[in-house]
Amino acid sequence: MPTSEITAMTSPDPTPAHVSVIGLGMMGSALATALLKAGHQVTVWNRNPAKTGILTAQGAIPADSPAAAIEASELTILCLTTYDNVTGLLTPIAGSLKGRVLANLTNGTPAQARELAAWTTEQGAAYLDGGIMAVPQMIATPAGYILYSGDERAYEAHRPTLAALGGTRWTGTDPGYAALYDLALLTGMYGMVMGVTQAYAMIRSENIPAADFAPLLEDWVTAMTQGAVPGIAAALDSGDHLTDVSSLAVNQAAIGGFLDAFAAQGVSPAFFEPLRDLLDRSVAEGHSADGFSRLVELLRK
Ligand code: FVH
Repeated sequence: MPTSEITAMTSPDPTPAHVSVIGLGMMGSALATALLKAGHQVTVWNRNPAKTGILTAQGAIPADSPAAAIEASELTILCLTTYDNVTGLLTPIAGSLKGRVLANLTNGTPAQARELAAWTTEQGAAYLDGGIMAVPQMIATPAGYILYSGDERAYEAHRPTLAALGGTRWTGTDPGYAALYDLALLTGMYGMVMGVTQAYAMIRSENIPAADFAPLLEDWVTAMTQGAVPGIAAALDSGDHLTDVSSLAVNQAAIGGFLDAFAAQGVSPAFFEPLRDLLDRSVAEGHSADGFSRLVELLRK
């Protein structure tokens, strides 16, 4: 199955399914609500039972225990704070997993997903891992989507049900891939947000209203992102890092000026000092004429 497309959210599944949701925090409640709205029969369980009330009022069935929730449906969605919470919850009830499908949408690492997938499979269950690219308010809207990996047959069988939560995006049979894509996307976001934060710190060092600067920053970041994201991908896939845009040598020559300006404006250089080190290394290793795509290779060393 191609991994390049997000399958759009579909209209409600004409065949209502039985689905259980374990973990009714902000995200789990949004998932259960979307499933109920799509017409599915939803069984719910939460450690703190007070959180089930709002969902049972919408038609959800409360389960007495996590094992009862898993036994109520072929598909169970888990959305807890951490993987440790998930393993802590599943380990004592391993006997109830046989023949079930678990879709774990808890945030975690590829290694955690692979470990849990292996253990779940040993218990006779099918395992799907998910990375939610949405905040609760974006669930079941075109703005949000969920990355999945793991047991492809289980994914295909339950995709019509999962589509009630928003778009779906298959990343592969390696159960760690959904977490890998999720963390990589969030990494891009953190880097972008830190750059934006540093830019505002510079502007605010002269008490310029942030709102005056915001349109310039937004247009600039958007234009740079639109060039850099596909440009770096093309260089990485071809192995040709030579650039006619902006060489590592010219950026190495410039970065010292940025660090001096940060110091002069009373802005911390902490976030950008590692970039200087990376640029120095890239030039020292003979990559002066290459573009930023080369840094991906250096970061991987
Ligand atoms: N909220 C968001 O915007 C993000 C978007 C992207 C994905 N994340 C991940 O989703 C997981 C859950 O996040 P959440 O926002 O629903 O978190 P909370 O509202 O704090 O709810 C946490 C639920 O987990 C239950 N829980 C915690 N520890 C245990 C445990 N040891 N045993 C059983 N359940 C546990 C907690 O239960 P309770 O405290 O109400 O009894 C909540 O149901 C998370 O991985 C995000 O990174 C959300």
